[in-house]
Amino acid sequence: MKSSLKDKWVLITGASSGFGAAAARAFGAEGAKLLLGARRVDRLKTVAADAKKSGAVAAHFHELDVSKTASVEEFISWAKKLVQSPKSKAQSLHVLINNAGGAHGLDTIACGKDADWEAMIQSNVLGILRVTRSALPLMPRDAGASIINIGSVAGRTAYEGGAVYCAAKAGELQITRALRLELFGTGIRVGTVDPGLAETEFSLVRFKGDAAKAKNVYAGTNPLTAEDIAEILVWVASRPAHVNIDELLVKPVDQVAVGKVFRRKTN
Ligand code: NDP
Ligand code: 8X3
Repeated sequence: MKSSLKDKWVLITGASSGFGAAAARAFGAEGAKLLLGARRVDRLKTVAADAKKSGAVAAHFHELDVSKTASVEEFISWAKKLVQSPKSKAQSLHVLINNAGGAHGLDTIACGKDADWEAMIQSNVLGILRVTRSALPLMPRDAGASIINIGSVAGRTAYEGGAVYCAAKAGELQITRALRLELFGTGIRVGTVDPGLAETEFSLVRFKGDAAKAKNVYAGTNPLTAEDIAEILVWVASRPAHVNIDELLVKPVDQVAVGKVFRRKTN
C-alpha cells in the first residue's frame, strides 16, 4: 500500500527548474512540506508559490550551491531549524532528492575545458556527497525515509563529448550503491532514478544559453517531460516503508538507446 507523504518534510536540490521544480509541485500535491534549494532564488520563489497552489502544506526555499561545502552546510542548518522547530510535528527529514546537476559542454576530451569538467564533477558528484553527509543526521531510522539520487542513462553508456558528464553520472550510480550498503540496517531507503532524454533546461545549460542548439536536441522526437520524472519520484518515495526501489532507468519510447533517437519530419 502507498505510504503517505502528507506533512512529511521533503528536501529537493536543484528545485529552480526542470525535474526539481516539477518534483516540488508533485510532492506539494501530496501535501508534503518542502525545503527547496538552488542558486537562483528568484526562481525558487515562484516554484514554492506554485507548489503551495498544488497543495504543499509548506514550501520553504533557500539559496544553495552544492559545489560549495559552506553553502551546503548553511542550507542544511537552515533546513534543520525548520524541521526541528517546536511547531514542526515531524521532527525529521522524510525524503532527500539529490537532483542538482547537469552537463556543461559537449566537447571531446581533446578539446575539453577545465571549468566545464570541474563544474560537472562538483555538482553531479561532490554535490550529492556533501548534501547527503549534511542531511543524514536529520533522517529518521526505520521510518521509511528515502534518499533518491538523480542519475542518467549517461551513467550507464558513454557517448562522444560526454566523457566527464558520463563519468559524473557513473559516479552518482556507484555513490548510490555504496550509500545503500553503508545505511544497511538503518531502514533508510536509497535509490537512483536515471532518466534518458528529457526536455528541461538541461540542454540550454549544456550549450551555455544557445537556445537554438538546445531546441534541436529534441527536434521531431517525444522526449520525457519534467512531470514524467516528478511522478516517478513521488511513486518511489511513497512505496511502503519496507520496499526499496534500487535503480530505475527511464527513457522515452523514441529513445531506444543513447544516441539512437527516433525523429519525425517536422515540416
Ligand atoms: P535543469 O537545468 O532544468 O535543472 C537543473 C537544476 O540543478 C536547476 O535547478 C539548477 O539550479 C540546479 N543546479 C545546477 N547546479 C547547481 C549547483 N551547483 N548548486 C545548486 N543547484 C544547482 O535540468 P534537469 O531538470 O534536466 O536536471 C536535473 C537533474 O537531472 C540533473 O542532475 C541532470 O544531470 C539530470 N538529468 C537530466 C536529464 C535530461 O535529459 N534533462 C536526463 C538525465 C538526468 P540553479 O541553476 O538555480 O542553481
Ligand atoms: C541527460 C541525458 O543522454 O543527454 O542526462 O546525457 S543525456
